Amino acid sequence: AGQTTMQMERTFIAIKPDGTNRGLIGEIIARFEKKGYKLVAMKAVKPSKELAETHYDALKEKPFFGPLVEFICSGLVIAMVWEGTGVVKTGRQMIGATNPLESAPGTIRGDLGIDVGRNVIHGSDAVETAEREIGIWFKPEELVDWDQTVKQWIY
Ligand code: 3AN
Repeated sequence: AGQTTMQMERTFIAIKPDGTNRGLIGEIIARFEKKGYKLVAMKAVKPSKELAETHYDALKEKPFFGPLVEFICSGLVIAMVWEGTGVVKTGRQMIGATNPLESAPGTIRGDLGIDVGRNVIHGSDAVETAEREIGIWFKPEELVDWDQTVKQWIY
């Protein structure tokens, strides 16, 4: 019930240039697929400085803001929107703590990284942040409305 009338929760996930460079795209997408979430948008981009600065606007006073923006713009980013129950919070749990040295084994950062400035992946930290970030990276018509028929029992 509800599924067709209610907008399911969505989150913005991005594989950062270190992740794409290291060949981790498939591994990361597979984790979200296998968990049962639904991919509704995806594109490969080399972000402009404006895009990266807008995305990380909340961090603009941080000492690492400049290097962070430069890093995000340095290569290929896979920008995605994933949909499903609790996807914002659960997505963050799947990603793990910001510092890969403190992320639990089993999480994406815990399994695949060691450097806080090169932590492989971004995930929105709240539903409102997700809406904002999806709007920055995607046009409304890029979000695909499709039926995941074989997975009707995963919601
Ligand atoms: P998260 O990505 O876990 O939400 P935020 O929002 O605190 O973490 O930080 C955003 C990004 O800024 C991180 N993913 C990381 O790339 C970078 N960052 C955070 N803290 C540091 C730091 N101490 N040094 C360098 N980069 C950092």
